[in-house]
Amino acid sequence: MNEQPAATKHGLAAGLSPTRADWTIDQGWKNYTPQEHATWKTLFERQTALLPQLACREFVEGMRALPLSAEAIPEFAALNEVLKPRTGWQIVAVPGLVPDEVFFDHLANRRFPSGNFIRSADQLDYLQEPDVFHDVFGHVPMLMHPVMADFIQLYGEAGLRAQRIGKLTELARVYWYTVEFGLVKEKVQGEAGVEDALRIYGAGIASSFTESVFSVQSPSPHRIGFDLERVMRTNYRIDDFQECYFVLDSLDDLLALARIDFDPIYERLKSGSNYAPEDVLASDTVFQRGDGSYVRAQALAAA
Ligand code: HBI
Ligand code: FE
Repeated sequence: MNEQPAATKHGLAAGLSPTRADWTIDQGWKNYTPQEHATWKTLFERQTALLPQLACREFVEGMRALPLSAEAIPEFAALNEVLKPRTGWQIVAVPGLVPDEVFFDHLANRRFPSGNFIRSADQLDYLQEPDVFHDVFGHVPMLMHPVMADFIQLYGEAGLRAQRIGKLTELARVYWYTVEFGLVKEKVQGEAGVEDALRIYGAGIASSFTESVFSVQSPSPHRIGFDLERVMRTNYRIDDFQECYFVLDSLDDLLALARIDFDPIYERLKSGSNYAPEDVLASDTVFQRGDGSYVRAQALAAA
């Protein structure tokens, strides 16, 4: 997601500026058309069929505990009745991407800004900016989990500081490779007994039909053990599937991560290298070394 605050198709580009300083708007639930509810239904049914096999238990439990259904785009007020008592978070409606400092200020106060609009029916798998399906279906199940609830709040606080001192590029990689595209190790019952599997907890994956399968099952991407400094040196792409996913041993690892003082790390990051998503380092814990087959096929198709 880029840093442009303009929500091109949903009001702001029409020359409107936000009427509230925090950029929130009313969800305007009554304004959704039958077609828009139908788009939600398509997306919802696809993901609820896939995720019990691919997402971590905490995601699936959060999803099931929320008043979500295929029938209609949910009302934020109804979700908040369950979410707020659980972890103190609430969803607020915004028209699309909001400026970084507005975004971080919401997170630091346990308000999750969600786009109120939904993608158009002919762009089910392509998203320029986060819509209500990504924000609600992708993010809110994990906000039901106390560890993620604390982590994202502290990320909001860290974001405000990173922005002041010019370190947002480095910090944003942490959010990207956890909250948006994170995988986590999980014990599952396999044919030969209990084994480790990699499962989705990142919202960018969980809300994507194609990437939810790709992230866990494709031979193409690397899957590498999460290491904070390594992640903060790694660029990411915003226009296609990730070529590298970072894997937590446990969601509880986010607790320690949330309490870290980033300042000494920013200092260390001033020297040494940055990495591309396709790089694998000798120091990496490699769960799977990707064969890059997807990226090569894309390059061929483009040539
Ligand atoms: N605004 N609504 C919304 N959602 C986001 O995920 C978002 C944003 N503004 C800025 C932003 N993300 C990122 O650029 C920061 O995480 C760095
Ligand atoms: Fe997101």
